[in-house]
Amino acid sequence: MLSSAPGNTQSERQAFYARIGASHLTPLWEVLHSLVPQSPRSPCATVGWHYDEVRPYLMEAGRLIGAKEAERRVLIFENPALRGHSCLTQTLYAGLQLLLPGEVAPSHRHTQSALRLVLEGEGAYTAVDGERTVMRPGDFIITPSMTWHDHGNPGDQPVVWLDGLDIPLLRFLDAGFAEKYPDDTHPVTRPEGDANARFGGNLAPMDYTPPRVGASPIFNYPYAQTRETLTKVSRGASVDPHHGHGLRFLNPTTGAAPIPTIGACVQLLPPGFKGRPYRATDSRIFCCLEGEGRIDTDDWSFEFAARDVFTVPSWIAHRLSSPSEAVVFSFSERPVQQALGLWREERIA
Ligand code: 1HN
Repeated sequence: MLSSAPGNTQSERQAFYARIGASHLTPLWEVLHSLVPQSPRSPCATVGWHYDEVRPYLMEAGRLIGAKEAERRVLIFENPALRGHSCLTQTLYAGLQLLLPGEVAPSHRHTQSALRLVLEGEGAYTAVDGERTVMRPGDFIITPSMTWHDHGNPGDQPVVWLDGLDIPLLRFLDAGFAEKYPDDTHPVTRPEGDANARFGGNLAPMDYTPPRVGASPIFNYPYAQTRETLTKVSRGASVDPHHGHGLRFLNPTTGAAPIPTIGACVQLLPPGFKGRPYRATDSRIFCCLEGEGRIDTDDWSFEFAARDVFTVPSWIAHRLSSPSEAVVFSFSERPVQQALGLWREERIA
C-alpha cells in the first residue's frame, strides 16, 4: 500500500531530510524551481543614489583617511538586498573614489578589471602600464586585468570618479590574484596620448594582432570625443524608441567590448524623450553625465541628475525619459553573457 496521511508524509520527509543532511545531502525536489526559474528573478534591488547625498560622506572620508593608507579611498555602492557583499549587481562592484590634491593611490595590479568614469574635478591622472592619462569629467577610462595602475593628483582640486570592477564575478570564479608594485608610482615609459595615437585614429601598428580575448589598447575614451559623437549622431533622423541615441564603447581592434568582462554604453536622451520599456539579462549600472531624467520600473522610479548612480537588475523592464536632454553612461557584464550565448533582450511595445 502506497498511501499514507499527508501529515505523516511531511514529517517523514522532514526527518529524512534531517538524516541525509548530516551526510551533507539535500533533496533537489525542494529547490528545483528556484534553481531553474522560468525567467530570471534577480535577488538584487533596483536602487539609486543622488550624488549630492553621497558627496559629503566622501569628503568626510577624505578627512578620516589618506589615499595612501586606504590604498584606494572608495565608498562602495552596496545593493540593499546584498548588504555585506560589496557589490551592486551579482557580477559588478561600483564605488566612488576620491583623490585629494597632492595624493597618490599606490601602484598595484590584479586580475579584476576596472573602469573609471570621471565625475568631478580636473588635474588628476591615472597610469596604466607606464602611460599616464589626465582624467577629465566624463572620461571613460579602463584598467584591464593585470595592468599596473596608480592614480595621482598633482592638481589643486579634489577629483572624484566612479569605479566599476568585475570583483563579484571573479570572486564567484575564484580567479583573483593581486600584487603591489614595490614603489608608489610605476615608472612612466610612454608619453601621454601614446595609446590613442597608435590605436585611436582608425589605425593600428602594422604588426599588431589583437589577442583572442583581451582588453582594448585604448584606455582613455575622452568625453570630449564621446560628446561630439553623440551630438552628431543625434542630428540623424532616427531615435531608438527604447534607448534614445545609444552607442556602445568598442575595443577598436576587435569591435568587442573594451574589457572582456564589462561592456559600456552611452545614451543621449533627446529633449522630451519618453523611452519605451526594455529589459535584458545583463544587470546594468547607470551614471548620469549631463542633464536630468527619470527611470521607471513597474514598482520603482528614480529621478536622476548629473553624477547620480542607479542600477537595474537582470530582466527588470525599465523606461528612461528626460524632460530636457540627458547623457547617461552605463555598464554591465553583457559581454560575458554574450560570449556564453546567454544574453537576451526584450523590447516591449
Ligand atoms: C582598485 O584597484 C581600484 O585601482 C579601485 O582605483 C577600487 C576595489 C577593489 C579592489 C581594487 C583602483 C578597487 C580596486
